[in-house]
Amino acid sequence: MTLEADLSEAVGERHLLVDPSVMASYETDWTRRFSGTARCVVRPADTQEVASVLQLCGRHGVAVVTQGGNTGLVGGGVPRGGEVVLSTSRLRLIGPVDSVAAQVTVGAGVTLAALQQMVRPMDLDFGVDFAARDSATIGGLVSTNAGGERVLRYGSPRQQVVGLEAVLADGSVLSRLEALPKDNTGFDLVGLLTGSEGTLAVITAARVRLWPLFTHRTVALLALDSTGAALAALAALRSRLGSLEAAELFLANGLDLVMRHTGLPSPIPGDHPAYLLVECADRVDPGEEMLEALEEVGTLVPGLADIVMGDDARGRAGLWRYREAQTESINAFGVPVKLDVAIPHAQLERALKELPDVVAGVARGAQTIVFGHLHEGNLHVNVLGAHDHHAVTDAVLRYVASLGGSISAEHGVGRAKTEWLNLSRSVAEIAAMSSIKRALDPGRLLNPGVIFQD
Ligand code: 2HG
Ligand code: ZN
Repeated sequence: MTLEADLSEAVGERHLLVDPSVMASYETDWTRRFSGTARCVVRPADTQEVASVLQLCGRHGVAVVTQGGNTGLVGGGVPRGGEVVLSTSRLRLIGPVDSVAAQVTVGAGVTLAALQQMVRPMDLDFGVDFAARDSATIGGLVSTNAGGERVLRYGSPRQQVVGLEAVLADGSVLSRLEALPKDNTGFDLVGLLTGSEGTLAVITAARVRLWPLFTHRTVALLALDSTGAALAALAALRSRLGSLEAAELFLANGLDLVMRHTGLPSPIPGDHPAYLLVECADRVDPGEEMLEALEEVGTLVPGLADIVMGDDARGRAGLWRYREAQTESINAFGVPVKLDVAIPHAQLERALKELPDVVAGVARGAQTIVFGHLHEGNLHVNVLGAHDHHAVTDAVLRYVASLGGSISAEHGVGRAKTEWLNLSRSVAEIAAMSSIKRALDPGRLLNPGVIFQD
């Protein structure tokens, strides 16, 4: 029997896609930077079907690429050529919510927005949020440990995962969904699989932590004379506001692209080099508290030029749009070089100043747009108009490493950054990671070419 015939038997004919026009959306990432032809796309309905798919692909010697919402930014979820794409879209079981433990089990194919919508009416919330919430899946955000806008308050997704169910390359199922509050029995396999980018197992469900829902929110957008002033404002606000949940940076040229793409008016009169969007969330209205803190910060931080606040849902969403629309707006003007780096705080101001020059050194005339999650020193470096994407990536990542930074803060290594992994990980660390990969996936079935170079 052919692999296709075997897979069709395992998941049902309707869930094996072989028509090129139907497969197309699975073969390219939405930024149009990564693409490859899939041998076929398979959509298993449950964990047992995932196990069958992996066993069959192993038997036929065909590699598997796992794909969630296809919103990843490092090419880890699209084929290079000839792999079976395993879509988690049908792994949609969710709940019930355990409100005493404040946990819920969520199928890998459930979107972030669907999880939020399910738990919020129960006065609970998930500690992860980001712009791609309507498409990004729980399986994808766990397997990439995908950061987001709430890391300041809740930590990264790894901290939200208390248990996992995952299928190993040989089809065996690891299930740790019981999630005892304390359990100290050997290696932390849940922590290991989280962030392993589909290279060690296919995550089929996650047991995630929930938090009390904060019913009241206030957002402020600060216009600043410099990125140094943005950093000073963040430090001052963080020490005054226990309810601070997000602190997002964008710069004048990113705002300009957003306004050109969306048609939105300027959020604050005048031209300002840097903008800091901050959000507070609490059980009571944090508006007053935020206003007071902002007044104090205004006297402490000389470069704070202007502030606009959003108290109601519409006002808040309106201000967030200037930050969350950065990615789509950049994409509307071309296919960017897209880098996601972490810089030590002490070097952030310098990096923000020097990054455009680093890019200009290898791509004259290119435009460098930087924005990101300021509290974590996580900068998204996007470059438009560069002919040689490799040269820009190389220059920026080497520069970042020279400052003691990381080549990936939240998007992962994927296929995009394997060549530069050694800038952030030592020889011994890469050897240890490769040993784990070999032990769990000796046939190199799962996401070959992701994290590790072939
Ligand atoms: C964000 O923070 C995402 O909006 C995307 O991580 C970043 O597009 C990017 O470079
Ligand atoms: Zn981000």
